[in-house]
Formats: sequence, structure tokens, C-alpha cells
Amino acid sequence: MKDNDCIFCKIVNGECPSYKIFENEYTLAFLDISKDTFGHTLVIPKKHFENVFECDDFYLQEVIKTTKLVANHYKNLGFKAVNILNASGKEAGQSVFHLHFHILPKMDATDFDAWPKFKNDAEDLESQWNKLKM
Ligand code: DGP
Repeated sequence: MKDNDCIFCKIVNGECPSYKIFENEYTLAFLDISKDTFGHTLVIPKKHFENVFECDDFYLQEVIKTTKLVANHYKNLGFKAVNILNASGKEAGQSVFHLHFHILPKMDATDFDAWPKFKNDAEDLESQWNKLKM
């Protein structure tokens, strides 16, 4: 996808509106359009990178710094906790191909469940480790 086809680039450039929570030279945080949970926020780099696989280290650091800043801001507003989520690649559920971290602030444990329930039946850890170690 070219930058000029990207909805998040259009938000950065002011071609599309958004409810901005925070902005600096390199990053932008704004409310997710879905209204699925109160305060659902997206943090993006102002430069177009598809996802974590291709984002350069500088921008990735800036995005995670802004994610922390906004998370702390929400804590100061009275939220108790946050889930921070990222999908990189369509198989992981990524639908907008401009890197973003979701921040889901939570008032309490029963607000909603952003953590998937697994079957816990993957192979034993030593076997996984033998295949995965770097
Ligand atoms: P993901 O599935 O992780 O790629 O999440 C993409 C999110 O982007 C999804 O929660 C909805 C949000 N989104 C898509 N289009 C827009 C838009 O035009 N404005 C805003 N604010 N959010 C959008």
C-alpha cells in the first residue's frame, strides 16, 4: 500500500479528522473509531511503516515512549490498568497496515476481557525452545 492510500497517513496529514489525545514530532495518539471500549486509543508513528517487522528502531522507540506516556496519562485520570495490543500481519488480525499500538484502558478487571483464552496444549517448552532459540 502506498502512503497516500493509507488512512492513518491521512489522519497524520490532516486530510482525515481524528480525536487527538497526544501528538509530538514523531508520533500521534488518537481515539480508535470503533467505540468498542471507553478510551480505546491508537498510537502511531507519523512516518508510514506497515508493522513492527519493517518499522525502524528510532520510530519504534518513539511509538512505545508515546504509548507509555498516554498509558500513564490514563492512569492519572483514574484508570487502574491498560492492555497494550499490536497486530503485525493479517494472520494476526492487522486490518490497517500502518503500525499502531492499541491502548485499552481499564477501570477494573471485569470491564472487558482483552486477553485471549488458549487451550494450553502447545508442545512442551524444551521442544519449543529447540525450535525457537536465536
Ligand atoms: P488492527 O485490526 O489492529 O489493524 O486495528 C485497526 C484499528 O483502526 C481498528 O480498531 C479500527 C481503527 N480504525 C480504522 N480506520 C480508522 C479511522 O479512519 N479512524 C480511526 N480513528 N480509527 C480507525
